[in-house]
Amino acid sequence: MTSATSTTTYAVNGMTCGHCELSIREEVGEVAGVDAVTADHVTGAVVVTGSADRSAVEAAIRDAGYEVSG
Ligand SMILES: [Cu+2]
Repeated sequence: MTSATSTTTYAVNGMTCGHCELSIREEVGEVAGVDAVTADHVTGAVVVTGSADRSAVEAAIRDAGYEVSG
């Protein structure tokens, strides 16, 4: 499997505070291929750097209890 490192931004609904950001960073950080995660509850942006599959990152965000809208 070949996959290049890239940076992808996900639009996430439901984050309301720093704890939400931490929950997502922890959950997404465990996905294979994720090198770095940032989450911003004000903008709803979750930015993931690495080679992880988009579907796996979206599943991790849902597992953390949040909804991916784009
Ligand atoms: Cu919160």
